[in-house]
Amino acid sequence: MTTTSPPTTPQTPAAPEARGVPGWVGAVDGLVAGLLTVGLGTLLAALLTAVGAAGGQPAPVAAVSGAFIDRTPAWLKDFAISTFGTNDKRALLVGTIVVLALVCAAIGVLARRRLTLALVLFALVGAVGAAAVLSRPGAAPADVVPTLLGVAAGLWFLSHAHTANSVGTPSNPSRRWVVGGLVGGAAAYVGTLVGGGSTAATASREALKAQTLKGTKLTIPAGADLGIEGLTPYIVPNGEFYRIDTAIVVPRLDASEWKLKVTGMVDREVEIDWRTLQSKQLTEALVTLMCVSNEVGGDLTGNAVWTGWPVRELLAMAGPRAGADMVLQTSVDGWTCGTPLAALTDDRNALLAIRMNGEPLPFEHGFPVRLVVPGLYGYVSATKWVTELKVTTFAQDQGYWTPRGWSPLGPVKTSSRIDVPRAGATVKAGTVAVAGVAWAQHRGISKVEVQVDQGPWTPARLAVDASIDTWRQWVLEWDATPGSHDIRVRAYDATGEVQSPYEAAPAPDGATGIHVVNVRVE
Ligand SMILES: Nc1nc2c(c(=O)[nH]1)N[C@H]1C(S)=C(S)[C@@H](COP(=O)(O)O)O[C@H]1N2
Ligand SMILES: [Mo]
Repeated sequence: MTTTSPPTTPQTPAAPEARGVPGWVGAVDGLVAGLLTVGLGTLLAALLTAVGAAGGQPAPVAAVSGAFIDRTPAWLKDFAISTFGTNDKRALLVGTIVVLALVCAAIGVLARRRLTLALVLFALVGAVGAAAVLSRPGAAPADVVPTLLGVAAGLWFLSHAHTANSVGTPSNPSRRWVVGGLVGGAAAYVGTLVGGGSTAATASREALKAQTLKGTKLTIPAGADLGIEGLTPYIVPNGEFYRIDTAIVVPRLDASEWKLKVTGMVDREVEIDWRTLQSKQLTEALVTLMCVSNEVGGDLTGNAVWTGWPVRELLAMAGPRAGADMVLQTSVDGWTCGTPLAALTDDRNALLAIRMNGEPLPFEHGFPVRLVVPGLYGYVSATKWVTELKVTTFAQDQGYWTPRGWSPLGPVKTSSRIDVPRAGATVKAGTVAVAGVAWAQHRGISKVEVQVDQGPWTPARLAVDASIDTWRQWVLEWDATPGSHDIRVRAYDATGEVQSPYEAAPAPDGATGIHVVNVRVE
């Protein structure tokens, strides 16, 4: 493309003066135009959501990130989780914003000489955002309005800047930068604040804290927690519980508006609302959740007391038909997972959980209702913000992660982890408590063994067995001698089978291998 061609459209005259504008001025103009677009888009999206007129995810940057996540292959998801851990979504948001900023700056530079082309490119970027918004689950046509208005503001700013740059008088661009930047920045800030918290949802969750529920209470046996310093507590507090999901913006539902329907291969479709669920006899259960992306020695797992209604009772009301073997669970944000029907109808504590450690579910963990199913990785069982259960078959339907390279079935693999001493720690010679957790959800742990260097596998002492559905703490008093030592652990499930020692990556159905920790003894 030639840069010396004369302007082709009369309404966009590139006055000679505009050519003297330095590139960085154009870049800042582009950035401010982008900020205005994103800021107004975010603010209007939050307002649209607040008045209940949004169908899906109308905020443009969140929609683009969300659409990106949904197209992420298994290896990239693995990479993101192993690099950024549970900050993977924040990293993606930052990445999206950085790419967008670079594109806007480039368009701004271009706009100095080729305004029409720059405006077309800017509109194209906006169209990508609009398409992302429309591709979000539940998207309504109105969802695209905030993005379109934001883009219009950005286009206006670019042309305005071009006009100002083109006037003969040495114009002062900092005025428009300050005004545009303030407007865009404030809109983004307010939009994020408003979008982050639906007040009705927060109020509905707060109100539930004091509520007393019907049903049986659970007591955790003394001795389930060995109380060793540095060892993960048997019950993980809600604030420290790992979080994994595809939600860029945490769904915040108002409990009183929540409904769950059972559809598909059933004798009769059933729908229950929050009031009905509250009136049920609830159960408390100890269940250790585990992410299939957890690496050997990883921390994408946690144990909690869950309060809820056994989902088998709801399914019994609907009456699954012969031939069905899967339940496709759907979340309000469109995420799905396929759970074996048998795991939801047998006698295990598969719950429609409404409380976590005695508190209404935190928003990040699925408020108001999520599934918790002992024995299965979260990606095939633990739907947060659940809204539909479709009784179907594995032949007919697939959960979210299956076409992305993960196994349709995800039973938790027997495994174990050393928590203390930490890898790379230096400890004093003498008696050292080596301790950790071992798990084989819904089978239970029967034995844990520890090996130091090439020594014999020695049985560790197990904590009291509180539930076969949870991890079990273990400890071994080790007589540590000076030097560098490798400590290994392996677990046996209740059937007597030892965990796999073979190293396997998380994809497609869960990592295996032995956790090894190297320590220095002085
Ligand atoms: N709606 C929804 N539910 C979801 C997911 C999700 O992406 N969206 N991720 C699942 C996965 S992969 C795991 S491991 C668990 C994690 O639950 P937690 O975040 O409460 O620890 O939630 C499951 N439920
Ligand atoms: Mo997961």
